[in-house]
Amino acid sequence: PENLADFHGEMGSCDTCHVTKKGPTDDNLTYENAQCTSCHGTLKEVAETEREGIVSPHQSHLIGDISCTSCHSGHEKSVTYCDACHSFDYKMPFAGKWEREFVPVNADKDAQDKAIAKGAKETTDVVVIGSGGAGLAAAVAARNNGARVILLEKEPVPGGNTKLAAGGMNAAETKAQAKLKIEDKKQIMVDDTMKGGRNINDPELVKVLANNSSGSVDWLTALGADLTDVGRMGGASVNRSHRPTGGAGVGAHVAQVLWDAAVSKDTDIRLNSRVVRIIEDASGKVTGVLVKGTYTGYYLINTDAVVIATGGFAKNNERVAKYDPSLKGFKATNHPGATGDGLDVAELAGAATKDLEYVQAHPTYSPVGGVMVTEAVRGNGAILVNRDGKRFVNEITTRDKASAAILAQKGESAYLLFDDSVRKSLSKIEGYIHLHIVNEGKTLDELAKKLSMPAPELTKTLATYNGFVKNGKDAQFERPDLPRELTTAPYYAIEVAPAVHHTMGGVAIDTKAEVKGKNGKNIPGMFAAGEITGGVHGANRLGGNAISDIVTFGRIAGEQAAKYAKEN
Ligand code: FAD
Ligand code: MEZ
Repeated sequence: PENLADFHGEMGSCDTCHVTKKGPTDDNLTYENAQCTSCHGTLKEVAETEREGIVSPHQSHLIGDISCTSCHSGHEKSVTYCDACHSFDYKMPFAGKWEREFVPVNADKDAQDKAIAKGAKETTDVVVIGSGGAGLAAAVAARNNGARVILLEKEPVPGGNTKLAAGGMNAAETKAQAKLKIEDKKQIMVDDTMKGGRNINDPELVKVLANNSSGSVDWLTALGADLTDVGRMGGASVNRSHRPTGGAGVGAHVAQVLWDAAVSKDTDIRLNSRVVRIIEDASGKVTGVLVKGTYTGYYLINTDAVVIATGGFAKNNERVAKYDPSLKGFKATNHPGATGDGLDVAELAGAATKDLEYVQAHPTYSPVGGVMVTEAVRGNGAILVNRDGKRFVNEITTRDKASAAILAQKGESAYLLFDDSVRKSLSKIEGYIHLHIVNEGKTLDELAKKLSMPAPELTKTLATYNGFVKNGKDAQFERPDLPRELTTAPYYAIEVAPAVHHTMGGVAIDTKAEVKGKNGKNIPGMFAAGEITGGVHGANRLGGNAISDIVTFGRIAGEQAAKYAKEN
C-alpha cells in the first residue's frame, strides 16, 4: 500500500474511516478521528507505549485534544506536524516530508464568488478568527456576554503562537507581586512599554494594556490558571512576568485554560477552517465571513460581528523580508500558521494598518533544536558568552539590542551559559534538556572543552561576573538585575542565535478593539486583538507583554463584539 487509506482499504472499505462514502462531514474530522482512537487509543495512550527518553511527537506539548489526523492522512502522504519547528528522527508510516506552500487568501476568486452567491449556510452573532490566546479569550468573553460564537482556526491544531509562549505574562500591581513583596506600578509598566517600543506605541492602547493587566491575571486565575511565579524580562524595571509555579511555560498553560473554558461554554470550534474573506454590505458593515474548510470546501457564515485574532506573520519570511530586508533568510520561532493571511483578509475588507515595518528578532533561538530558548533563562541568571568565552552585552537588555550584539560575534551566534541553580529555578529548562540541545559539563573546564572555548577565559568571565553579583553592580555591561552567582555545578550551555519572533505592526484598533478603516472611520462589526494588531508595542515589544496584550484585548474584543451583536 502507498498510503494509510490503501492500508486500511485492505481491511475494509471507505466506512472503516468515513461515515458516508462521500468522505468527511466536518473539518474537525470528528468521525474519522474517533475511528483512529477506537483501534489505536488516544494520543496519551500511544505515548505511554513508547520508549522513555525518545523525543516523540506523541508526547505533545500542544493544547486541546490533538487529532490523529493532524499528522496522519488517508489519501496523501502523512507529515509530522512537529517538524514545522523541530526535526525529529522519527519514522512515521506512509510519511512524506513536511512542506507548506503559502496560498494567498484570494487565490481562488471564482470559486469564492460562487460560494458567496450561493448564500449562507448558517447564522451566528460573533465569528472569532483564530484559536490563539486572543481568539480564545474573545470567544470566552463573548460567550460570557450571551453571544452565539463560532471560532474558526485554519490549522489542524489549536493555540497558535500562544501555546508556545514561554517566559511569562507581564502584569503590574498583582496579588502575586504583593505576596513576593515586589513593588510595581501600572504607570511603571506604561513607561517601560513606551521606552521599549521607542515611544512610537499608541499611548492610549498602552494604558489599556497596563491598567487591565492585573485584572487579566485575576480573570485567568478565576478560570483555573496558576500565574504565581514572577520573574524578570528584558526591558522591565521590576519583576512582573507571571508564569506557573516552578517556571513552566506560560503559553501552553494559558492557552489550555482558555481552551477548556471555551469548550465548557459550548463554543462551536472548527479546526482546518481558514477564513479567506470578510463580507460587508454596501454601507461597509460586516455581514459575514467566507470559510475554506480543508475537507468541506468553501462556505459562507452570516454574522453580526467578527473578531480577527489571527496572530502575526513571523513565519512568512518573504513577507518579513519585505518589511525588514535585514531578516531575509532568518529562521523563525513561530508556529507554521503565522503567515499573515489574516492581515490580508482584514486589509481586503478595508482595515487600516500601522507599524508593519517593525519586526522583532528573539535573541536566543536554538538552531540545533528549532526552538526558542526563553528569556526567562537569562531572567533567572544565565549569561551570554561568545566563542572566546567572554561576555559581550547586558543579557537582559531589550531584544533588538541583544540580537544585534549576538550577530556581531564570531559565527553570528553565542552561548547561553548557566549553572544548576538556574536549571532548578525554571522547569521549562527540562524541555530543552529533553530535546538534546543543552551541553553539560561537570566542571567549567569540561564544558569549555565541549564548546571548543578557552577554559581560562571562561573561568575568568564567570569569576568576574560572580563578583559583580556579590557587589550588586555589573561594572562591565550594567546589567540591572543580578539574580544569582553561577557557582553550582554542573554547568550548561546552549548555542543561540537570533530568529524572527514577533511582528509588532498590524491592523489599527482603538481602545475598544474596534478596527479602524482606511477611510479613518471604524468598520462597523469588525474587531481585532492580539498580534494581528499594531500600536500596542510600538517599534519593539517587551518580553511578556504579548500574553498580557492578547488576554486583555481579546477579552475587550469579545465583550464589545457581543454587545455590538446584541445592538445590531
Ligand atoms: P496566535 O496565538 O498566533 O493565534 C492566531 C491563530 O490564528 C493561529 O492559530 C493561526 O493559525 C490562526 N489563523 C491565522 N490566520 C487564519 C485564518 N485566515 N483563518 C483561521 N485561522 C487563522 N509572549 C509573551 O508575552 N510571553 C512569552 O513568554 C512569549 N513567549 C513566546 C514564545 C514563542 C516561541 C513564541 C513564538 C511567541 C512568544 N510570545 C510570548 C509571543 C506570544 O506568544 C504571541 O505574540 C501571542 O501568543 C499571539 O497570540 P494571538 O492570539 O494574537 O495569535
Ligand atoms: O514575550 C516573549 O516573547 C517572551 C517572554 C519570550 C521568551 O523568551 O520566553
